[in-house]
Amino acid sequence: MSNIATNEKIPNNVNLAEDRRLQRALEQWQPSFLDWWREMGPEGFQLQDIFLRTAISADTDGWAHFDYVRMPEYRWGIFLADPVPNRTIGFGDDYGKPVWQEVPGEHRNALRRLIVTQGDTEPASVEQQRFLGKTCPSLYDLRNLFQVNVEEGRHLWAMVYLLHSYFGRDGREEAEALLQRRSGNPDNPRILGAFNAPMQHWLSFYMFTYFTDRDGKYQLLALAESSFDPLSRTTRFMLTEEAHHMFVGETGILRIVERTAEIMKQHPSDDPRRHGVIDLPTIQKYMNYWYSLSLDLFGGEVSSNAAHYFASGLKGRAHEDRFEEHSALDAYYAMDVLEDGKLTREEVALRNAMNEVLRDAYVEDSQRGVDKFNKLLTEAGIDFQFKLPSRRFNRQVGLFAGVPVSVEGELLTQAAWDARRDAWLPTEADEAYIHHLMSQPVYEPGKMAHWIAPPKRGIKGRPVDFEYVRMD
Ligand code: BYC
Ligand code: FE
Ligand code: FE
Repeated sequence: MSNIATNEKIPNNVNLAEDRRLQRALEQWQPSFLDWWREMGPEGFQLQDIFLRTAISADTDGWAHFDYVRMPEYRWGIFLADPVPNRTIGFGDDYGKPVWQEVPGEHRNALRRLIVTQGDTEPASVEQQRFLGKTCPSLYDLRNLFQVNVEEGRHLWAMVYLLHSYFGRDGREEAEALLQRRSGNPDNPRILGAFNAPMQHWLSFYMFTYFTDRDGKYQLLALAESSFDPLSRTTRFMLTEEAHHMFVGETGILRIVERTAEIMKQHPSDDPRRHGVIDLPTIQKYMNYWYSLSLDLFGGEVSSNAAHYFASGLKGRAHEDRFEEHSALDAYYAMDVLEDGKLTREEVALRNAMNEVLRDAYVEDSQRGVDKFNKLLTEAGIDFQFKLPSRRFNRQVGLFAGVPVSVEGELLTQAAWDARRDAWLPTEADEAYIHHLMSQPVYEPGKMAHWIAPPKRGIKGRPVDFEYVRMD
């Protein structure tokens, strides 16, 4: 990456020093951000030294420097991926024309809305995760939580940069509002459903970083195709950070499954809960819950918003260049819809089905980790396989919102659904069990909570028992 100025107040590679007005506006937003971080960021860990990847200097390791840092002193900055020379619009009605370096007036509202929606998820996730430090299974995991948190904070900076640079006064107002909404607050909630759901423990944290951060990956891939080049460049850089978040989720679930499998082999006829680990059916329920909530984040199956975003070049498909045809006109997408109480196959104009096209890619990608969890179980000789539920199951957005559908995807009566709900989704008793299991944090280097296996390796060549967080 080129020309990183890291010794400024706001590290950046966008020549901020040359745009005094913008620099001043962002420097004014910075203290509000820090106030928000202190109030809503990780509770109880603002003064500890954390071994984080951060931009602290412009030496050879560049921005990917690992060192101890206190979170409020983390160098949140503005980084865009390098421009693609002569980039042209890759899809929609203006295919082949030059991309935009400024916001076209007719697309201003829609673009601002997309950027605000994206930006809103970032602080929301930090708010959702703010108490998890108090119940961490190890210092290794604690450090990973904080790495995810500071990077989500940086993603907020990325969107705020766009709002301040390209949307004038209303952009600045939106940037303020991003610090005012609160996850789960009934009066001023975060914009999207999943980002208001409570995240009470580490099983939910790993499920969230596996499933919900993966929605982030696909939404960012779609925005990386945008004709608005600054949005494309900023989301391309965010994607490099997203990979770590999903790694934390995938390996976290894998380590829980590994530990449970170990106990099941030692005590084949006992309930694993008797031995202080999470039984596989409960893990499956949390998977069902966070997966269905994350599917909602793609929006309705049939969406005129999505058609408009695609037609006008604002938001494309993930990896648009892998498609042969980029107008998506005169093309159709076959999907199951509900008609007179029955599932019927219907052809939907492709542009209106773009949310579903993106969801397809997400579903396929989500399966890959599940296959790994299942491979571990097979190799351990355990007769259990995880299964992603039908994409119609437990939906609150789109064609199947509130429709009683089984995990296999069949329509049920409400009574039949109610009767089986507790077998499919976490119950209060499940929550209580996991709460109890995770009530004691583990703050000793190298030690792991009983319910999770150690990671295969540490971070940046450090051993697993490295002091990733200095507790004193
Ligand atoms: N909850 O036409 P429709 C991440 C609303 S995650 C509540 O079907 P559209 C991250 C919708 O706004 C990635 N409301 O949807 C992960 C619309 O409202 P209006 C975040 C919802 O517009 C982990 C109405 O329902 N990025 O980065 O095609 C940690 C009908 O909507 C929901 C983005 O989302 C919901 N789940 O698509 C940290 C990218 N879904 O018009 C970070 C930007 C829909 O009736 N956003 N609605 O008032 C978008 O591209 C689109 O807004 C959506 C919705 C894909 C979300
Ligand atoms: Fe993010
Ligand atoms: Fe993320």
